[in-house]
Amino acid sequence: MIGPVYVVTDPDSPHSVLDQARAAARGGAWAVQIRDKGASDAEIAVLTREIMAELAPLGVRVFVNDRVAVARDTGADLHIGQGDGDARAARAQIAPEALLGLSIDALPQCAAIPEGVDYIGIGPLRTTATKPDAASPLGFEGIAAIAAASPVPSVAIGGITAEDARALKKTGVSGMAIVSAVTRAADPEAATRALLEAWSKT
Ligand code: TZP
Ligand code: MG
Repeated sequence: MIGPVYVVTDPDSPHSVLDQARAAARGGAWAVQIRDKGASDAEIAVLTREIMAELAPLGVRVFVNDRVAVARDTGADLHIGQGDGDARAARAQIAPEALLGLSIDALPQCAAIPEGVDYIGIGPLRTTATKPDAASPLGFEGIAAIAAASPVPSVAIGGITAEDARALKKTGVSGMAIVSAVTRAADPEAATRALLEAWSKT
C-alpha cells in the first residue's frame, strides 16, 4: 500500500500545486498530499478534484491534509494530525476505500492509534522551515522507536532529503514524506525520481 516517496504540496513553492502534483506523479511518487493551511475548504476541494482527475488514473493516491469535509465530499484520502480531531470520527466520515493517515510526533501517541488508521506519518526527523511549529526533532532513533511501536506502516517526515534514504530505511519506516526537497527544487519531477532512486538502491 505504501511506497517509498510521498510528496506533500506547498502553496509557497515557485511551482503551482497542480504542477507539483503532476511532477510528483511523473517522478514516481505513490501519493500526493494537498496541504495548504491558508486556503478555504472550497479552494482545496476544487484543487483536489482537479488533481484526482489526473492522478487517480495513474494509480497515484491523493490525500487532503486536515480537511475531513473535503475528503468526504471528494472521495480523496485524508491525512490528519494530533490536533485535527478524533481519527475514529474522521474515518467514519470518509469513503470506506479512502486511506487515512495520522501524524505521530511522540512515542506515547502510538498507544492511541485507533483501528481504521492505515498509516502514520512520523516526524519531524529534524527541524524544518516548512513547519516551524513542529514538535521537537526525533532523529533517526526516535523515528525507529515509533515505527517499531506502531501497529500500522509508517512514513517519516521533516527535513528529509535523498541523502537520508539509507538511514531512514534502517529505521523500519516504509517511506519518506517530502515537501521542500521536491517542491522547492528547480525540477520537482527529477527531485522525486532522485528520492525514489536513493531509496531503491539502498
Ligand atoms: N510535518 C512534520 S514536518 C513537516 C510536516 C508537514 C514539514 C516537512 O517539510 P520538509 O520541507 O520536507 O522539511
Ligand atoms: Mg493537521
